[in-house]
Amino acid sequence: MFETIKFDVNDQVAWLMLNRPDKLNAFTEQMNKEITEALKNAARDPEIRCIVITGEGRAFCAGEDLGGIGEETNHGEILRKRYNPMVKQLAEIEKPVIAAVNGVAAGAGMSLALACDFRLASEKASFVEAFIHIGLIPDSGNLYYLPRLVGQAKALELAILGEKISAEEAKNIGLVTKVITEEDWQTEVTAFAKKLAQMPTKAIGLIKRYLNEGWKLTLDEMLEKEANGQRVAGLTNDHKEGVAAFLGKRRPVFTGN
Ligand code: T3D
Repeated sequence: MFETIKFDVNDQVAWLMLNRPDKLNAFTEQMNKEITEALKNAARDPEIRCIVITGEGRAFCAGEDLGGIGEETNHGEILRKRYNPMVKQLAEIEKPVIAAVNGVAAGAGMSLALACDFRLASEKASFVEAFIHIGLIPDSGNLYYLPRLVGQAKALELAILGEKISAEEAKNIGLVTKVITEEDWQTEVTAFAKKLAQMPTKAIGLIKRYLNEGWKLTLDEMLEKEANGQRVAGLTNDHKEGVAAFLGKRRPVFTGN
């Protein structure tokens, strides 16, 4: 049983909810452990075809719980032990992961959102690179993902100035896929997640893998990756189903196999 998160599965969608609302869902060691455990289960379970990460209460996540930071804290070790494995897991899970950013995402809470494949933002959401205000640097993959999402100049501005940006601003700079009203929040996030869960899961996993690897590949290497990946995708039932549905002029029913 988890204590700092909630984890439920519905219609092939896993819902991972950060659950320390009185601390704006700030991370503790236990929470990092529980997230890692839940993601491991979600990666393994063939019934799960999409993962949604969100927060209980008014925040998404306020980053590391500053109450636990003392003079002796070795920040590098904390990252290596608690955060980096979680960030790598998110990149390696061959299923789509959505950050449903319901409120403020600060520090490593923003990094968590950046490490997901999609960011849906409530109109009440905001993003803040809070690290600089306590003399730290963005971490947990933040310096990797942020410039790739918004470009170098904007990333530098956000990371150094540490100003909070609204959901709308985040949408304008390419940080989020969609801004959703409070009223439609649950319905729209659920619909988006269900849609992804009904898509060809194996192909989604391969797209994730190659886009992540692509940053360090030459064109020739990527062409070869695509050829290998297409061989694998081409052998799936979902490929057969997609072609049959197209030719039969009907909607495809993908099973993720
Ligand atoms: O060694 C390592 O840990 C390395 C890893 C570092 C990763 C990091 O994430 S470093 C960055 C840590 N996070 C922050 O610096 C953010 C701190 N929080 C804030 O800047 C603000 O709280 C927010 C911008 C997130 C939200 O502001 P606001 O005005 O909406 O809420 P608030 O009033 O500041 O906070 C509400 C409560 O949550 C308050 O508690 P109280 O007074 O009601 O009892 C506040 O202390 C608590 N809270 C918010 N953030 C944290 C927190 N408690 C512990 N840790 C937090 N990060």
